[in-house]
Amino acid sequence: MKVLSQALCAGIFLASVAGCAQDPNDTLSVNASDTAADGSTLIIASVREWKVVANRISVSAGPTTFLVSNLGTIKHEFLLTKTDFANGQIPIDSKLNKFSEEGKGVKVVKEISEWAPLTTQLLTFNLAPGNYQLLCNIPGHYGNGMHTELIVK
Ligand SMILES: [Cu+2]
Repeated sequence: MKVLSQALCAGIFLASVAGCAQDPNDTLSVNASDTAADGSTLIIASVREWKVVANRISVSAGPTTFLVSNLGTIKHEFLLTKTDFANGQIPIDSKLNKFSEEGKGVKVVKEISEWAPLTTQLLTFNLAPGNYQLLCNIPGHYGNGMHTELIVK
């Protein structure tokens, strides 16, 4: 229950940030500990048109909790994707207007399916070392900038 209440508080905080944010390049500065109540590494992230923001760019391998708020005005998804392609450089299939999730050099290891604006989701995963991108692959969204990188050491 402690994790959940943390999540709700942070979600409310993020939503309030969204309500008053004026700088399009705003970054999340959240007064939260680096670990969730269960001891997993905590990453606080958000998705919106057209970006994905996370409060950490590298973490140690192991159990990790992503607390992800949709701060946009439409539904988004959150894909934890293991890839050595540079951030934003996974090749787009022009017919699909998104990249192929079964494509070479790309592995979606965990995801939060599309969810509503101004709500928060939790995802936990035992991260293996490697290069990842946190992204949204709804048609058009990745190409419009909805990605950020995460290095797991
Ligand atoms: Cu999206």
